[in-house]
Amino acid sequence: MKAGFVGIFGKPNAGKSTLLNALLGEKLAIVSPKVQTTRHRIKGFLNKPNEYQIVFSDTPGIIEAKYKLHEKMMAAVKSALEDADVALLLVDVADDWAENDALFESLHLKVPTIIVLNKIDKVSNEVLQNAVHFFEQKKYAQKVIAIAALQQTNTVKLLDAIVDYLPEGEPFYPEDELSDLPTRFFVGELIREKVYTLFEEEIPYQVAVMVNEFKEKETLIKIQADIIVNRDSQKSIIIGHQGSKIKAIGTLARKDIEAFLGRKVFLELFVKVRPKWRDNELYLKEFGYY
Ligand code: GDP
Ligand code: K
Ligand code: MG
Repeated sequence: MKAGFVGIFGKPNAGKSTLLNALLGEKLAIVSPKVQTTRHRIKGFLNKPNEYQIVFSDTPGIIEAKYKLHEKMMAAVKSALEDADVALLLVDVADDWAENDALFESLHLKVPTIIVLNKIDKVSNEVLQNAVHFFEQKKYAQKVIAIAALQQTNTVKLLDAIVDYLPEGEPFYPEDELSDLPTRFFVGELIREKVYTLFEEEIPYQVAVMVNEFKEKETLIKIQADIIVNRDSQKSIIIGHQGSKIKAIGTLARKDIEAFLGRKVFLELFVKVRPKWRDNELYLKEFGYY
């Protein structure tokens, strides 16, 4: 039997979270067209009994830290880099290749490494061939695979290559589990995702979500969560005219949470102001950023 840790790394928006979800066949990580959507290391397990257990880690996009929150995010990347038995270096093939190459080189990986050219639907065949040629020269990787995570093109081929590089070993986690993170975490993330969906510009980066109550009742699950912002003005934006925006967040989030839990959900949302929470060690801990 094979078992090991596989880290997914890359620049913001390369499609890391989309790839994790595609490989697991389950929406575990939230996705958006905006950078810095993923803030945690999200572990997802893929089990094929008696054959393999892959512990995937989705990670935040690698950036220069400007807030304490960013430092926590980069610490999450570092822990996944340290644990990895196999590394996937994900690049948006329509992005600057040399820039991605410099980033990958700087990681100094010492484990089997696959460069994954993602979003092949965005470029011509000729551009793709040039990209493959460019990345095949790189000494820090053993293999280059071209995929489209969104359309799930070549993701099975990628999975086969991962399993090839996976070390022999026994499962690290129970084989009926999908993640080591609690259900509350995923509920909070689905709410946060709606803020990325519904608001432009800076707002999503000012927001954290804290799930305070998660009560299983007979016919439904009652969930109460706070949407945390930095300033009063942001609170008004999140609430919207006559509460229209917060209502929209609630409606979209409830649908996704119900799909995730397979249960009916009653969702109650409040907005709270916590000035400069992104630079405050105590708030960051309270909101789940360790
Ligand atoms: P992350 O920041 O690396 O986790 O990237 P996400 O998974 O959040 O994806 C960023 C954006 O790229 C989202 O809008 C995705 O829908 C999009 N995306 C991901 N994979 C593909 C792909 O194969 N093709 C295209 N066209 N878009 C993709
Ligand atoms: K993103
Ligand atoms: Mg992500």
